[in-house]
Amino acid sequence: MIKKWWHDKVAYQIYPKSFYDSNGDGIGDIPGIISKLDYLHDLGVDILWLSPCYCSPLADEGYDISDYYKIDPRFGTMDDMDCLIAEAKKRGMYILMDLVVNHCSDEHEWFQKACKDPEGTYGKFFYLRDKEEHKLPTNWRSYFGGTVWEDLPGTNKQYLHVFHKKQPDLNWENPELREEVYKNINWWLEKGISGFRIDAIINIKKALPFRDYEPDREDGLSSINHMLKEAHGIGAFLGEMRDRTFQKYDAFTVGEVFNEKPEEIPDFIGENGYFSSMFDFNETICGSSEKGWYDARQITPEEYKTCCFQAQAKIGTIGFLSNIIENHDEPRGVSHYLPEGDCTVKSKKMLAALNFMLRGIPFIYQGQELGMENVPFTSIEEVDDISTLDEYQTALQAGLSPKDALKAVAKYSRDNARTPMQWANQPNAAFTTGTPWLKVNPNYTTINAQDQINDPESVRNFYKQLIALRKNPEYKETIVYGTLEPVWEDHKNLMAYYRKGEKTLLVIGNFQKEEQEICLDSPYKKILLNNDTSFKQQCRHLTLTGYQVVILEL
Ligand code: TEU
Ligand code: CA
Repeated sequence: MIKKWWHDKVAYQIYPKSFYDSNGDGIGDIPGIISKLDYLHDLGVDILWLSPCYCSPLADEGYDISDYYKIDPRFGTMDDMDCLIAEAKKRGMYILMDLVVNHCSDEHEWFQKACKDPEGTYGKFFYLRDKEEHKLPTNWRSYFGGTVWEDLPGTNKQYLHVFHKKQPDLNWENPELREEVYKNINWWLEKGISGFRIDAIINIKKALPFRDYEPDREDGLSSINHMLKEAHGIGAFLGEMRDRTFQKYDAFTVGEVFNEKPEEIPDFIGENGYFSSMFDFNETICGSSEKGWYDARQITPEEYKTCCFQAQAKIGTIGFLSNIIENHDEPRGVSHYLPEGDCTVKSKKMLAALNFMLRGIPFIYQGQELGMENVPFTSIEEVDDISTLDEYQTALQAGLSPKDALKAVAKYSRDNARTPMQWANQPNAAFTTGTPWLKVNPNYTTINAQDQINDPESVRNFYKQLIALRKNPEYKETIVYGTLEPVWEDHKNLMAYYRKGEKTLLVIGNFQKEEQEICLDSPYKKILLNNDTSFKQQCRHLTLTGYQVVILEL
């Protein structure tokens, strides 16, 4: 395998709006990120992925871009951005921007021009269809609920949006559109960013000609997934994009890829794949329901283990997955994956180690390193996220009471991850001196960065140790390039695997509150990490306490 600069790195996702507010307007901003670079450097992360901070009406919190070349004034200026790139570089860190090119904002100039002249150049940047009375062009349901078709203002046409109506889909079949996208990517790479996280990319290829699919809910509409399954040939777009942009810059790219077919994996992330890496969403989607969040099922520790191992087996050594516990679209991982009532400092560390030691690029989402938890929402009024608001309606329509609907969607709300970063036990968690745009999780008094920096036993310090271990010259080769072999798979609520390279490491996590015993195949040399003060051992018999995790060198 040809070694790449990003193989041994650790990535960290920043959601700018909620990271740190430097000017008291309640909105996190780029100067705020700059002021926290030393915090991130101290943690040990290298690659920073910024969720969108381009000009945007923020209908989908920045994933609706109205100008790909400008920073939204709420987040700062292009000078701030240049400064961030330079300051990161000084610290040996890399910046990734979010590439959102399945759609733009309806406030983008292209869309405005398309409204004025639907038959002209910019009309062809979108998917437009003639409007018919009582008949939509297709029966697809948008990811955010309702039909994907909306009237094109001032015309007798309709446009396609697989996400929100303020996010019209871009027509990738049009080479002129693709040129515009590549131009923009190269412009950013020229500026000195190191790559991109690539949003919702699997949606850029539509099955043509458009047709209806089997309705799958009471609303008579059909999930986008039915259409995507029939859409072949995305590789031509992705390969062209790679050749025209990323490849020339040796950029690091991570695709938000869902439902890839096993035979396509080498094309996606193999040597010279479309992307450097792609996220593993096997765990995040486990337990989800076609009907909506209200019908989702709690994932069990056994399922978590199986999902991780399945994903690992699928990729093998073809390439590198990007492993996450959470992101800005997910509930907090510790609230999601740990059984209810068992969310403690110790179990949070276990989850961290089990995920972090998997083969692939570890991604940490802001606040994950502190063990930030879901938000106790008390009213739907507290929710900003459009996806949660839609799922709430879906739950009501399914017959849930408002109270139960809130309870159901609160568990999966994207806002769980979007509340302000908890910096200190001070008003508004020291995120802002003003009024935060989204309510701060009240548990900032006990979960915050400042306290954890000073506490050697904190979740943050455990993450710091995990990062340091990955970078330790003695173990680096094994942790980065070594194979992963599951072991004792039939031990219930035990997740254990070998990492085999120059050395052999064994990661063992007891995913339950009761003790559990195992017998090692061979003696170990060294304990590299342990989230418990004790290590109960008799010869090769280990007794793991509830939620204990250990990393051993054999
Ligand atoms: O998400 C893409 C995606 O596939 C969504 O289904 C997402 O998982 C879902 O909305 C969760 O409720 C990306 C971004 O990460 C997300 O924040 C954006 O809203 C979306 O694309 C549109 O740009
Ligand atoms: Ca601000």
